[in-house]
Parts: sequence; structure tokens; C-alpha cells
Amino acid sequence: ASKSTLPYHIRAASHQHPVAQKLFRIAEQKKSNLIISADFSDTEPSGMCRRTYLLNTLSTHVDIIHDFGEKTVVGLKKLAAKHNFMIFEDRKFVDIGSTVQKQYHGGALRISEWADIVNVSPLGGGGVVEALEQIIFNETFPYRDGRAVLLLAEMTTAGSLATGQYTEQCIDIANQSGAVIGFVATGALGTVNPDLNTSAQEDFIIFTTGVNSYQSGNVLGQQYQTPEAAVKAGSDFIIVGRGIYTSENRVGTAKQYQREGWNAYEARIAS
Ligand code: 5IU
Repeated sequence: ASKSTLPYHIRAASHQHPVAQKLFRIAEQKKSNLIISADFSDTEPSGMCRRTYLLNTLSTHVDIIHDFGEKTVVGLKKLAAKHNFMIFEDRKFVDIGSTVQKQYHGGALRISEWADIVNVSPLGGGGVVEALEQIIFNETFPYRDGRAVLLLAEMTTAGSLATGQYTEQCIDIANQSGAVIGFVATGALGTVNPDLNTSAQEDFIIFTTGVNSYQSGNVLGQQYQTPEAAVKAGSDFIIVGRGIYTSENRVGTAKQYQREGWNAYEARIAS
């Protein structure tokens, strides 16, 4: 499988999408390709979230926040601006386009107001991406250059149905879209992310969940790979949840993942 051996700053300079550029720039500034998946159920940020110099992006599931509201939105946006990280809401939009538009824009969670990146499962075809683009590229939408979409090309769980032809279709859909900057996948997806002249071809970014240095899986079917294995396989950004937030020393553990992810990236660009 081809994967990018180009450094992030080169990819930032040649990428057309401002969200992709910012992701890469933050990576170089913080020496971090670490995304922490903070599956917290309270609005009050934990101590770990304040150590944001380690963090490239915060991945959220705001529908599990029991006291979600204005305070959550304002707090998240402030924290992200102050500490220079991106917000990825792992919402996995999967409904028909018209419903997804309402789930993304407005609604109870107001995702379009605060999430730089969202993801979509194109199980029902590419229309769902078009639906999000109608919102994002609308002239009246205030964040048009600041919003991007990932496609769920693979899942990390045992028996995942997101394989083979489904995964390939995701690549086709991404190639036809202006808002899609990459995929949630376990590694490079063959035809994407070539080591090339990225201005001539879209440089899709690979976001990888299911990353844990000490565990290989758990009872609910989650399967893990180490940061090193993920980056070696073509992951550009590693997403770590319980590996960090259930640790007794969250900051120390986050640092360790950040270093492991960064070292693996440096090894890859040197290869
Ligand atoms: N997540 C996965 N696997 C996937 C997708 C998303 O684990 O295929 I798409 C999310 C779920 C959770 C985080 O928020 O990534 C992984 O958490 P742990 O590192 O705690 O397993």
C-alpha cells in the first residue's frame, strides 16, 4: 500500500484545504500527530485536556455529554483557540442527506458551529457528502473554509462490514468531493496518499482509531494496533481513547503516545 513519506510541512504547503493545512501545521508545531478521543460525559474539561501542548486534535462524542449546552460549545471553542488544537466530532453521520443536514447544522448539538472536522459513513451512497457540502459551501455559512469531512472507510471492530468494495467506493466518493480531506482507516488505502506531487492529486489524510500500546483488543470487539504499527501502515494521525484517559498518569501517558506517534512519523519520512 502506498503511503505518504512526505513531511507534514510539505503536505501543508501543497494541500488545497485549509483544515488539512492547519492539521499538518499543528503537527509540526507541537511535534504531535496525536488525537485524544475524550469520551467524557461532563462539560467540565478534565486535567488531561489542559495539557493541550501534546494534542493535535481533540476527538469528541458530544452526544454522551449529559449537560451539553452553550457552556460546552463556548468552552470547547475557547480551549481549542487558546491551545491551538482542532476539534473532530466523531459523529459518523449515516442517515439520508436531508436528515444529516439537520443533524449537522443547528439541532440539539450545533455541530457545524464548533467541529472543524466531522465524519460520515457513506453506507447510503455519496449523497450524504453532498448534503454536508450544501451546508459548508453555502454563501451564508460563516465557517466555509474551516470545515472538513472524513469518510469512514474502515472500522476497527471485529467483523466490520466496512471492507473491500465499500472501502473502495469511499475513495471514489472522496475523489468527487471538495470537503473530504481523508479517511478514518486502519492504514493507507492503497490508491490514496501516494508519495508524489501532492498538488497534482488529492492528498488524503488517514486518521486511525483503535490505537493502544498495551492492549490488542477488548470484549466489545475493539481491536488495537500500537502507534508505531499504525503510522508504519500509513496512519497520519493516531486517535487514542482509553489508552490515555483510563491511565493513572494521563499526562505522562499522553506524552508517551505523542512521542511514539512522532517517532514513527519521523522514521516513516526518513524511509
Ligand atoms: N472509533 C473506534 N473505531 C472505529 C471508529 C471510531 O474505536 O472504527 I470509525 C472511536 C471510538 C472511540 C475511539 O471514541 O475511537 C477509540 O477509543 P479507545 O481508544 O478507547 O478504544
